[in-house]
Amino acid sequence: MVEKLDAAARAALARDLPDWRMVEGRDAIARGFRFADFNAAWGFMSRVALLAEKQDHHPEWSNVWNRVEITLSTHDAGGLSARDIALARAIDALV
Ligand code: H2B
Repeated sequence: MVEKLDAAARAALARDLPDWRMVEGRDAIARGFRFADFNAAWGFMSRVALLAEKQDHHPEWSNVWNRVEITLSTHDAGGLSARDIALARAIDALV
């Protein structure tokens, strides 16, 4: 069982992942990305997919042409866990 984030880790979220926001009504974080065109957006998604498989932790996401919206939450924990933070950091490092 994966543990949910503790209070200290939650307090550090805004500082550690300033480009991510809390999702209203659920224990999840989200970030929107915009690229030059669909090709660039899809390339980014391919890189995130490889990261997700490596970390065995997968995003909820959508794509509309040059935009990608990613939501992270740990289904096995019923909310945010350290796995979401690790994946968000790795995604941030790609852009
Ligand atoms: N991704 C996300 N976002 N949450 C999970 O709880 C999760 C996952 N669990 N990817 C993993 C896969 C689990 O189901 C497998 C069996 O390790």
